[in-house]
Amino acid sequence: DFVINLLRHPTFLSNEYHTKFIDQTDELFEFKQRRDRATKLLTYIADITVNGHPETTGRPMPHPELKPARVPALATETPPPGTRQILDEKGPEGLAQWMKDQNRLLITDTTMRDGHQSLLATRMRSLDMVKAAPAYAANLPELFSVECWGGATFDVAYRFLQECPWQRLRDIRAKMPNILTQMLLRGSNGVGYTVYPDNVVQAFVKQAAESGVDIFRVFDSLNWVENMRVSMDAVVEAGKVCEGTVCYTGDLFDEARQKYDLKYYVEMAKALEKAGAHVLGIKDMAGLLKPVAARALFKALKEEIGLPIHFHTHDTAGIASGTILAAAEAGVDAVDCAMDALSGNTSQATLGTVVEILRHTERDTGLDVEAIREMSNYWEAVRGQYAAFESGMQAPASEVYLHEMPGGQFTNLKAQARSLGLEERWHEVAKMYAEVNRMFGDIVKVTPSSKVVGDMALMMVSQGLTREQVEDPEVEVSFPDSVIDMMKGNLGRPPEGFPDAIVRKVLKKEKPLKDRPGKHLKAADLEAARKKCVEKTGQDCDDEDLMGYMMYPKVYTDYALRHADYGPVRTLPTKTFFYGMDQGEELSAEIDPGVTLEVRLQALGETNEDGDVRVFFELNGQPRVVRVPDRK
Ligand code: BTN
Ligand code: 3PY
Ligand code: ZN
Repeated sequence: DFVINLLRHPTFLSNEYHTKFIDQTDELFEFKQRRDRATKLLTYIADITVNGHPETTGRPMPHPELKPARVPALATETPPPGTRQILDEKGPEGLAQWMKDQNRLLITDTTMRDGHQSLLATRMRSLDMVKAAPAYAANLPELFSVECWGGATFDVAYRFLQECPWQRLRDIRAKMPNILTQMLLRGSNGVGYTVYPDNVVQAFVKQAAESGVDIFRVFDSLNWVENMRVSMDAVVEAGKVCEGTVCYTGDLFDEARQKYDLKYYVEMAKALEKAGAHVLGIKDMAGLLKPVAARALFKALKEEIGLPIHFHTHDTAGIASGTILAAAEAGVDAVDCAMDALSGNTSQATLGTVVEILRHTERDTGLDVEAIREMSNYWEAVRGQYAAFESGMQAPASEVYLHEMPGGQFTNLKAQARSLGLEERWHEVAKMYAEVNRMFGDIVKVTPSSKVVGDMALMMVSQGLTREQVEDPEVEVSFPDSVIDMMKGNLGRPPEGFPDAIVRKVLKKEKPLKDRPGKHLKAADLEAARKKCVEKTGQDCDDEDLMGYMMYPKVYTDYALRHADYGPVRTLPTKTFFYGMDQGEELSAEIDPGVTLEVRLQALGETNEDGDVRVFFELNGQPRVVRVPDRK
C-alpha cells in the first residue's frame, strides 16, 4: 500500500520531490484508513450485487442499451464571471437592483432540485449533479441561478441515497463558482415537515449560507407571513438573498373562490417586502396559474411592489411555458425552468423551449441554445439510470385544476396510494383531495400542509368515508395524527384560521394555538444535542451533521450508522449504487480528490452453509474477497 501511495502521489509523479519527501508526506501513510473505506465500499457493492437494492427491486430497470452520461466539453477553462460575482460585489440589494435593470428574462435552472424531486421522487444522486457543475459554470454563465438544494432533497439524501446533503452543496458550489446557488426553505419548517425551534432554524440558515447557498426561497405552507419572519431575518443576517415567497393557489378569476383574489396576493407581497425580502417569489407549486391570470397578477405586482419578481411554476397541465410567456410580457424578472430532459409534466417548463420562444424578442434570455441542448443530452442519459423512480405519468393532465396537488407531491402520493392498494382508485383519491381541501377551508397546499390533505384523502378513500360523514358531529372519526396536529395550529394557521366546525370535530374541546407555533417551542440546546448525536452514532458530529441531526434525528442517526458500515458510497457510479456490478465489470471511485479506487468484480461464489456468499474482487490490481450474507 505504501508503494502504491508513493507511486500515485502527484508530487512523486511530477519528479519534484526531494529527499525528505517521504518523511514529510503524511498521506503516504494513510493506507490504513483508505483500506478501511475500500473494504466498506466493496462490502456495499457485494451486498447490492448479491441481494439487490431494496429501493429498485421489482421496479423497472434502466434500458439495457442506455448510453453513459457524458458531460459536455467545457467552453473555457476559467468560468466567466456571472451572477455570483454580482452578489459578491453589490450585495443582495445590489443584486435585486441589477435584476430589475435587465431587459432579458432571467432563468433559473431547477434540474438539480425540483426537476428530479417532481419526476424521479427526489432520487438523483450528488455524483450526477457534481459532474455537471463545471459545464454549467463554463457553458451557461448567463443563467440567473441553479436551484440545487433544499425542499425534499435534504432528507432524501440521508434517508435513501446514503449521502450527505451538505457535501453535495459544497461540491456543487466549488465547481460552479460563478452562478448563484438557490435553495427552497419551508420557513419555520426548515427542510422538514414540522416546526423547529427558532434557534434551530437560525442555525440551519447560517450553516446553509456558509456551506454555499446564495438565494433562499422562503415560503410558508399556509401563506402566513408571521411564520416566515425568523427564517427571513436569518437569511438577511447571513448576507444572502432573501426571496420572500407567496404560494399561489386556487384560480384568480373564479368568482366562486374569492378568497384568493388579486388583493390577497398583492397584500401578502407587500407584507413580504416590508418583512425584508430582497426578491419576491411567486410559487405556483401545482401549476395552477393560467396565462391570462398570470398577465393580471404580474402586472398588478409590478405596479404595487418595488422588488424584482421570480416566478416558479409546474407544467402538470402542459401550459407552463405559455404562462411564463404571459408573465414575461407582464414584466416578471426571473422564471424557473428545468433542462429539457427533466422538464414537463409535474416538473418545470422546458428550459430550451422558453429560451427559443423568447429569442429575437425584447425579453431574449441571452442563453446559448446549443449549450442547453448539450447539457440536456447529459441529463437525458442521467435520467435513464433512474428508471426505477419514474412515476408512470404519461401525459399532462387538466385534472390538476381539480385536485391542486403540488408537482413535488403528486408522485409521492401516488406511491402512497399504491402501497395502500388504492392505485386503481387514483382518480377517486384526486377527487377526495379536492373535497378535503374545501373541508379544511380552501387552504394553500404545499409541504407540509399538502401532506396533511393527502393523508386525510387517503384515509377517507380507504375507509369509504364521505365528507358529509366526516363533518357530521354524530359520526365518530379517528383522524390521522397529521390532521390533528395541523388543526391544533402546530404548523401555524391560514391568516383567517381553519373553519370552526372542522376544528371542533377534530379537537373536540381542545383550543387551537393562536400564535405562531415557534413562539411556544423552547430553544434547543445544540451542544447537548451534539453530544447525544456522538453517543448514538459513535462518530464526530460537526456543525453540518448537527443540523442534519436536529432536522431528522432518526434519519440522520441511521445514515451515520450505515456510513460506518458502507463508507463513501456517494462515490460509486449510479448504476453500481442501485444494481451492484456484473462479473468482469470494472469501475473507478474517487474517494478523495486524486485518490481513486479501481474495482473489478471477478466472480461470485456459492452460498455456503452459514448462508454467506464470497465475492471476489480486484482492488487496484490486488485480489480481495468479501463475504456477505445471502438474504434472497
Ligand atoms: C439505503 O437505501 O438505505 C442505502 C442503501 C443501503 C441498503 C443496504 S444494502 C444491504 C442492506 N440491506 C438492506 O435491505 N439495506 C441495506
Ligand atoms: C417542497 O417543499 O419540497 C416543495 O417542493 C414544495 O413545492
Ligand atoms: Zn415546485
